[in-house]
Amino acid sequence: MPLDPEPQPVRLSDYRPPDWLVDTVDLDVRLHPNATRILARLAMRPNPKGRPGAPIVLDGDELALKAISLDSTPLAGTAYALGERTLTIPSPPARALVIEIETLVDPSANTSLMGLYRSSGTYCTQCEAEGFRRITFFPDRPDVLAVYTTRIEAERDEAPVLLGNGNPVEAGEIPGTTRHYAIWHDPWPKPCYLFALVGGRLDRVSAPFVTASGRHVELGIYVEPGKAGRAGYALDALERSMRWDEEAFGCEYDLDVFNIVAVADFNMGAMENKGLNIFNDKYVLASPETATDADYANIEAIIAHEYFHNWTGNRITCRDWFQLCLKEGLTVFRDQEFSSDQRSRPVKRIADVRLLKSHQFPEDGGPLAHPVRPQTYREINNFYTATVYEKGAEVVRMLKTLLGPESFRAGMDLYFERHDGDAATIEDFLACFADATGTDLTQFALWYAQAGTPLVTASGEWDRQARTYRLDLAQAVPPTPGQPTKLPLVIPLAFGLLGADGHDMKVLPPDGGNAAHGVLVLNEARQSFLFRNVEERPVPSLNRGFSAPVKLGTDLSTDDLLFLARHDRDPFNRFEAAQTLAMAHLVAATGATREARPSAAPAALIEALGSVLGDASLDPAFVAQALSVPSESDIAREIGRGVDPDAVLAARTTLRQALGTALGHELVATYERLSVPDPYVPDAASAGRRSLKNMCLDLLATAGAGDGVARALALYRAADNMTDRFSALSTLAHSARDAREEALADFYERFRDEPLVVDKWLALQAQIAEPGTLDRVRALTKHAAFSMGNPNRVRSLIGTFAGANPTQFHRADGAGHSFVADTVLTLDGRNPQVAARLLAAFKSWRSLETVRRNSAEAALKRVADTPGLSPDVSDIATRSLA
Ligand code: B3K
Ligand code: ZN
Repeated sequence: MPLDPEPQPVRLSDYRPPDWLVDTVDLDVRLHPNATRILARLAMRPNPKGRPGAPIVLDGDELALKAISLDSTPLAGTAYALGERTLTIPSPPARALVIEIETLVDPSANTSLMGLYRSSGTYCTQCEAEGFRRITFFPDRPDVLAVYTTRIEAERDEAPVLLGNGNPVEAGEIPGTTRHYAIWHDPWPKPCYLFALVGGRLDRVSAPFVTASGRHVELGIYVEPGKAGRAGYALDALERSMRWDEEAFGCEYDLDVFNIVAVADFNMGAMENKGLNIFNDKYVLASPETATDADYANIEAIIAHEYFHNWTGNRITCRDWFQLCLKEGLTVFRDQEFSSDQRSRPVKRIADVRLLKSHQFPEDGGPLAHPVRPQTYREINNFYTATVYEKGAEVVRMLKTLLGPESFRAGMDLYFERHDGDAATIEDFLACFADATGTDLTQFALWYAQAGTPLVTASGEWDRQARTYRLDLAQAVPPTPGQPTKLPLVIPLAFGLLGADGHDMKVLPPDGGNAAHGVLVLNEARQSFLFRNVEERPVPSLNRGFSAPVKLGTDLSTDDLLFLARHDRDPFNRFEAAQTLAMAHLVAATGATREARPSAAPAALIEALGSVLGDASLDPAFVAQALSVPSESDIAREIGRGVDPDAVLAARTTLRQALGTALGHELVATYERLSVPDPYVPDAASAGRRSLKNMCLDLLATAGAGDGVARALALYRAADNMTDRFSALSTLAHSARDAREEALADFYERFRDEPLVVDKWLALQAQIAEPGTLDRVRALTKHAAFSMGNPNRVRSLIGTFAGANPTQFHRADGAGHSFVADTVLTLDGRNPQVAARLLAAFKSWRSLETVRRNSAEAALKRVADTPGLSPDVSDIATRSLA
């Protein structure tokens, strides 16, 4: 057997169109627990845009080849070459032909959860990015689009439900056997990463849906037997998503059925396979007793996200995997807009920016930084990142901010019209907006090419005599791996100038910029904007709504920030001003020497937060966000280098205690006002009230004030919904050592048969910021409820420890680092994707103080030096150390 050469890094600049195209794929999949037989019939033809006379090279991974023929004639062993990762037909006839291939796979032994595998006995598939090659030999690249017909056959008892992409065509028994079959046909040409099938014993909820143009669609959600009662919210979210996409983007559904299957073992959140989405059941199943408000919001967002991919991703797909953000960034933007319309726009924006800052900013500032559209990769699965998804969404949002809503919609309409059925690129996408609006987007495109979070600095000067206000802006994009120098970006800064009355002044567009629509466009390294007829010294409110994903440094005084926190008409910047004040205090409080640290939290900050808390006109969800002080990782990022996680935690806890003490009366009053015995409803308004109520309780308990702990204990016992019960448990776990163990044991007993609830229990314990936590986490890996084979369990326990417990993961003795490195190595043999994702928790290791930095480096080196690593883990380890 000729060996394939070691896989080389893939480069965007090396892209070539495929030499061979596939028009149709006919699959016959005979499901069997250990020996599933796949018969594939590929109608192929040379690509007129490919190299004439090129060989046929098909990808394959861990496949047992049983037979291969060309135009019905079996191929002699000399007519093809089977490598470890490819099957090559070196001299095929240069015309349309049919290749038939028979392969055998073992779904029960597939622990990587890529390709065909089993989850609690259910057969299911995951093909994105490169899993189809684990089912049959195929040109596994997104620019090969084919029409698929899939016959699935199985034991009727084992898999009474058989689902495929597209529409159902036929189903029946196989006479004289215990087997049955179903045939599915998907009329829409698609890349193989969107292929899916499911076979299992599943219950179903369903609803009819009629599209705007009158197409009747049957919606179905399939879940493990007995769980149909928990799929209602997901079904409702699906219907709302489908209607919203028609109204907001003119996108209608295009098949007779739309099915979603929820499985317990899944590498990520969900997958947008055409007409057959497969979901991590965490993002489908919900009941008031088992799911929190956050779970409901996530279900709504992810159901929408996968559905929206039907147009942005499926009808228009990606030419190559470098273009991943074309579908992901755009689809995240779309799901964020959907949630904003369904819930509170400002609160959603605050939550999204918090996520961006906590996940994407550290990625952009560390060794794993990469552009929204990377230029090279070794393992594409490592690029499903916060940068591609979340920053990718921000870039689309900036486009909308720059062009305005109507022009943005015109560009989107043109994109759907021009590229329906294409495998497209970022250039194609941007050209639609440029053409629809006559805008030159050449410089804007740098957002896709340059990594790193830009730093924008702003300083202003009011000239009393001239009655002018000059705003000086500068931008700098820091160096990132492989990109030492950067060019200036196009940065849209939504802004306002506040007068002493707290209202926006009416200002004319300044010289030197386009300030129409309240947006300043910064597109040079430095720029000054001069506002005329400014009668008083204004307080500028910049980057309103976080219009650009930048770090903003201003010369605003504490008083200015307090003023913005009270008066800004932009709720995001009200929130942001308070966070900036809190952050300044927190960073100072972690100062190098104990003496240099401020002794008390600034009274002004406490007063500002107190006035937010006391303002009954504000949305409770907004107030809860305002009261939630920057996280440990946010503070660490702000400090930047030499970070001591213990000092960070101490500063944060002290501030929270100060808030709880100083605002005790208001917190108790708010807690009591919002403690209403109404039955649980998961809507945004009720969820907002619960989040504020529980935030008040947590601050009280942290401060040991207002009977916080006793109240939390009472709430834990009396709660009729998971949001309250888990929030109370979390307060107890963090602030009431005495009551903690009993409450945790009680919680486990109540929910031991609910794996998704047990995940919360695991995650909470992994987050406790105490030296005993590592031993606790170690012990929990031996607990009956834990399994290394289930990604949800691994992420809940070990992912949370590494990602959300900085003091214990970065223990000064290095034991936290060692433990996570050991886990990565154990996991790598089983599931490389989950292992690599866990290892990425080291991404900010260089910002730690020396002792911890050395220990992180040693752990990373130990991983990197281990022989036989998967490409996934090896890639993360190497880049982290580079
Ligand atoms: N497209 C999938 C992610 C696939 C991840 C492959 N490693 C889900 C989503 O973003 O919608
Ligand atoms: Zn997606």
